[in-house]
Amino acid sequence: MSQAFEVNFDGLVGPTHNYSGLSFGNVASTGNQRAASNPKLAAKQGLAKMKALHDLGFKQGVLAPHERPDVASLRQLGFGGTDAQVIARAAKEAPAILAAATSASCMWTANAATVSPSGDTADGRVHFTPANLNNKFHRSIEHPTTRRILQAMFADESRFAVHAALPAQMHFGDEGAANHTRFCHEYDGAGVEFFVFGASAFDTRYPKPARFPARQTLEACHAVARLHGLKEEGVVYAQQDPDTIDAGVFHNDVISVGNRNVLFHHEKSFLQQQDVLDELARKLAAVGGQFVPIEVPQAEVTVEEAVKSYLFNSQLLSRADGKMIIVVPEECRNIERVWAYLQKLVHSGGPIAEIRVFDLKQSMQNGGGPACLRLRVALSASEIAAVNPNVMMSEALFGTLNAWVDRHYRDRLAPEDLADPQLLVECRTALDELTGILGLGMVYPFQLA
Ligand code: SUG
Repeated sequence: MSQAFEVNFDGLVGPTHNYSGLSFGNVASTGNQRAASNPKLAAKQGLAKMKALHDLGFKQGVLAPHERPDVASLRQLGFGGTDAQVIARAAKEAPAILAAATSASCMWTANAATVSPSGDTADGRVHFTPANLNNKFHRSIEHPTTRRILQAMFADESRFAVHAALPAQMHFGDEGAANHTRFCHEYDGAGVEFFVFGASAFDTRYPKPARFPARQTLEACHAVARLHGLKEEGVVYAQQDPDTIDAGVFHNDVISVGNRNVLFHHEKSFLQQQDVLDELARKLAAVGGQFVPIEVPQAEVTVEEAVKSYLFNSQLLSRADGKMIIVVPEECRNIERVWAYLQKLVHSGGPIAEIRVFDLKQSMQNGGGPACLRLRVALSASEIAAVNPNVMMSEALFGTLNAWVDRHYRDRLAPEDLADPQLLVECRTALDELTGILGLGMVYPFQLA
């Protein structure tokens, strides 16, 4: 049996987690604008999922949160003076910009980067391209810190390559692994990388959504595949159905999820869906895999129900016996038809055989489900041994991080609290301690200044 694993690196929710309605096209985000958040609970909900999967025997890591508010971005926009003055001026003159600079959105690490395992790349290294997240200002400021954190975690350049983000421009809008799935027979063998885009920036023949933005371009997918040295036979591109984007499917991982040889997806996920599935089957067969698509018909779960429940924003995890666990948010249990579908699915005799439900409501209210919260990195045993060991979940790290959250996090943040300059001080104090815990070195702007 192959000694390779898929490691999930979950975003540790940062101390400024709040609801600012920043993501047009993400219906949960805009629907919960100005609600009060609970950062402490949010962080603990995320940690509980990480620990539960660790206890089930899966490899689990942690991705650190970023410094917020991002004073450097506010200064770039003309707010000057001391840090406290920068925040006070932004709060008075441009509260929406302050809210964007304060977002804890880096918690959704499916958007941190696109990752190509070493079995797929020309130079045999694991490649990472941090996503430029160019479609939303609050997310576009993440990639420089994300890159430094990834470099601190995957430092061995003989095994890992951490690229710079693509040019920060709408033509190359890149949302990372949220629009990328990798199929394989074994995690360390050759695989097929599946890139899903919302629109083409240069080629007007491709349709576009009418209401909400397409956040990922075809050109960004091509660029990442080139940077990672992927072979044409190992890549499939598909366009997301623009109507589903207009129905609130702002990332592909809201309408499909894949693991190993399985693609669990909705009937209305892609344009020319059958052709896409055929190409995936053909290319996976060429590397020794047998593709198993599981398609959910609109008659059983509508796109609207998929967006509400986040059924497809689930994690598919391979158990030792080869069967898969589906990790879903509590919201799936609350929608009768979705829950009925899931029951039928796990009793069908197919590859997905077990359901695990998690309460991730704090993140869900911003449109972030189980799959959004994790970055998957398929690694061989020797590559895992080269990862910074301090970021790997353990009984001890779980205890340390919970105590750290208890010490540093508030249990309530209302919109007016974002003007409080103390929030920055609290965040920096927390992160200063966290860099020691996770062995990250100097990754934050306040440490680099
Ligand atoms: O980019 N929400 C995130 C949710 C990201 C979910 N990720 C995946 N599907 N992989 C986004 O839209 C909302 C922040 C706010 O409104 O305060 C936000 O950024």
